[in-house]
Amino acid sequence: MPPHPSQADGLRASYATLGTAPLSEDVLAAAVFGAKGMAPSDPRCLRIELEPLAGAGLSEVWQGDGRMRIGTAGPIRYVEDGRHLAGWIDLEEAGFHGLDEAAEAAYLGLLQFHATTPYRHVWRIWSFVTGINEGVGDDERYKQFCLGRARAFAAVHATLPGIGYPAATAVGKPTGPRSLQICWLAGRDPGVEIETPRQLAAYRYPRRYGPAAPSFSRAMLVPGLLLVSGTASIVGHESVHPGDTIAQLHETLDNIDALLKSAGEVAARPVPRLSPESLLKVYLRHAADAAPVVQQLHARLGEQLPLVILAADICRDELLLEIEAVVPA
Ligand code: 3EB
Repeated sequence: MPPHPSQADGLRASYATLGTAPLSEDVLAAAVFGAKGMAPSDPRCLRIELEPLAGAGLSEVWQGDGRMRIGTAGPIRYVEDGRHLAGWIDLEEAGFHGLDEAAEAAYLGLLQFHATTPYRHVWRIWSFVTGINEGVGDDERYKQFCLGRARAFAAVHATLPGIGYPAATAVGKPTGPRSLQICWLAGRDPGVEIETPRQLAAYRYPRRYGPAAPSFSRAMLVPGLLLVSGTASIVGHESVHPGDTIAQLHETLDNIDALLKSAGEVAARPVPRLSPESLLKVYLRHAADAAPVVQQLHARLGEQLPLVILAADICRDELLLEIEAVVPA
């Protein structure tokens, strides 16, 4: 492994109250949650239209190395610091024949853009899909999203060897006109994909989950950080504990524990742990579950762990929550 830089000069993430004061020079991007979240007027701020259920007023701030350059490329807006790039795309679906085409266009645009930049390695992607559980069978919107995304990855894998699957989150925006918002982080340095024996790799899910498997890895180990994908109450490939939010919470945390262990083995360094230096984000289907979820998280992980809970639909109907994390590693 290459020597990993101290956190102070690599990519790092925190939750912070932004208000309207200017962002510091080393901010790569700041995600502001919900309609009411306050943010300075700065092209490095993007709004995520999911309402906070815990951690209201906190934004997710990614800091990089020194001065930022801001740019656009077609529908892509980005910020780069010489070593890292944060990008995002907002697409209205009305201009496409279906969500599969919109997802294919967005992902192809993103992946082809990176093939032309020095930030060759896409580490982490978030996708926010309106009405993710609408539609039946293979027409369910999440499955259509996966189909378009898989076509884009297949096209790029056919021409660019060595491109893998980034860590990811894909959740539903409960309201609003149908649109697809995609945000991502990329770097000059390659990341290492991490999987866990507790869960089948998502890109190997069997046919019953849709015409194309989801294109993501469970976590990405990058210099200084483990970027943990959205993780749910799935063992092997099957959802477990339907209808029981708290049981799903603990199964999900067991999955994340297993991932951290796998990451430590792959990196041949001490296993990273969830700690007050980590970030945890919960996407929660039912707002009424927020209080018991916070209570269980505090009991299991301590009250100092930085936490935001956002109201969102999860990609399978029976899943009631999804949890992602950023862990110094
Ligand atoms: C899962 O493990 C739960 O399609 O990008 C989690 C993280 C999930 C990312 C995605 C889906 C995605 O299958 C759902």
